[in-house]
Amino acid sequence: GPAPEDDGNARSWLAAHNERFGHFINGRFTEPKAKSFDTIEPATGNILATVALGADADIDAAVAAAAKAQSSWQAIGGKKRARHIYALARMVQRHARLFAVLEALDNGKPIRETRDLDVPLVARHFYHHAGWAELQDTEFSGYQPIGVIGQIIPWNFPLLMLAWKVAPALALGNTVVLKPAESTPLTALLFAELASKAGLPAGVLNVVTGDGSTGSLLVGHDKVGKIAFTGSTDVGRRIRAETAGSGKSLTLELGGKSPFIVFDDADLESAIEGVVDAIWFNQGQVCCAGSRLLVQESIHDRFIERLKQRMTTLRVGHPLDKAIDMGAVIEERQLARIRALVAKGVEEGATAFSPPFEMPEDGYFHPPTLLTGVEPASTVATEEIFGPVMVAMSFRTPDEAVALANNTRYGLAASIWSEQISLALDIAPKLKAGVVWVNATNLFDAGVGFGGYRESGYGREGGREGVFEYLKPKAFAARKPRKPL
Ligand code: TXE
Repeated sequence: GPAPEDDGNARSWLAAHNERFGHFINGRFTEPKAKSFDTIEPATGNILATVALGADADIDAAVAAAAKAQSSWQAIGGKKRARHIYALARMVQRHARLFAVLEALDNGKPIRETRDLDVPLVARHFYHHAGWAELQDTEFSGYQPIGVIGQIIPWNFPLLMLAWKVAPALALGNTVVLKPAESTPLTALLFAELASKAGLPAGVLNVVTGDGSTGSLLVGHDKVGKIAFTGSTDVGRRIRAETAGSGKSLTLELGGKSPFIVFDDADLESAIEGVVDAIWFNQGQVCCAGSRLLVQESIHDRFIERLKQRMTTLRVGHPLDKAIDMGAVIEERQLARIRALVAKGVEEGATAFSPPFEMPEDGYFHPPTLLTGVEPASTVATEEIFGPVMVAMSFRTPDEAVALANNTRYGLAASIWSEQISLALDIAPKLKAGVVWVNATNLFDAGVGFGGYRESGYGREGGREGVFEYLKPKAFAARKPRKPL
């Protein structure tokens, strides 16, 4: 890709805006609003910036801008739209460092992850969808864009979730009002500003910041043709009820409690590294995190011992320190929730292990934690913890592994570790999950549809399925005119 032209000074971008932001509507920032809230740097607890709390009038203005822009955005056709989407991909690459630093500051995740995963995956998502835009006029003539899309995203991958939502919506001729999570609004605002500078027409992408009340206004707006949501299962359920009967399309990407199954013939060292990736990547704040470790009984104790050793080598620290493996969790409330769930696990009979750590004094840090001796029906085995906490259980036979794996109301992902491919191929179809990884975990590809079974939601993002989520089928038939021309 092109060489970075930008030295990525996130602090000077914030300073250039006096650390105060309005919404981004119709190609420019509105004035900062009196009704506002602060976004905090989780690693220090300091205020990073103040952003507007979106109210009725803001959602109205953003939806009106999106509606006005939509017909010409559709009319320019797929080939021209593709040029814009390619330009967005290049824009992300050009400002990769700025995005990576700002995301690490606002979210608390390690710069190594934002630099090597989040930002490259974002660029890749736009490149991929530029390709779909190029094909739209020839391959999807029986389909039309939906119109104005309302998109509500969470805080765990702020920029990547923006890409998963915005890239397909825009590529296929829709326009967008995006509501980022209240704890991580900054990279979305930066994205909208730089997209506009890269030539994206005004009104095509609007960002309204705010909390759940702002999101709810977007869900209820009658000019919005579809809601795409990623977040908690509770809010997803509410949105489903609120849109029922409204004619709005809906995709929901919700919680998970994904199994990570280790058979006795697995390559143990790879499986140990797999666990690290499954539950300590992004501090475990991953919807598809392999958060239930199911180990075959014959190797259980040995595996757990080796895992504890490995845990002692993980480093927790400031997100901008390139040597760390784990940063801060998102906020104080979430830290308290994780601690309460660990305590609950112990109360229910599990044993908790965290290596002795020097933890940073300020900020919201939680050490990597392992709960063993967990009862399958206990709270920690069934509820999404959404933090760096692995719960371990054991099984005897492959059938038992499948039963235990499926013993959840969720169904986002599953990971199988075995050197016997026949075993993996036998049980993969039996797992109720939107994706099954074998000897791997957390593999994402813009070309593969991602989404859940059961209470993990419905609809897919990415892949061919994801394209259809942003189109409406349109049948067309005509009789020969009666009057000769
Ligand atoms: O999620 P919310 P929260 C899970 C995870 C986490 C828990 C709570 O278990 O611990 O949810 O996190 C917007 N109408 N996940 O409270 O509230 C909100 O402003 C419309 C899993 O942060 O669901 C934000 O933009 N919108 C998950 C977005 O919804 C509403 C990622 C998500 O916030 C709304 C995040 C309403 N009534 C949390 N209420 C995943 N699947 O990856 C809130 N919002």
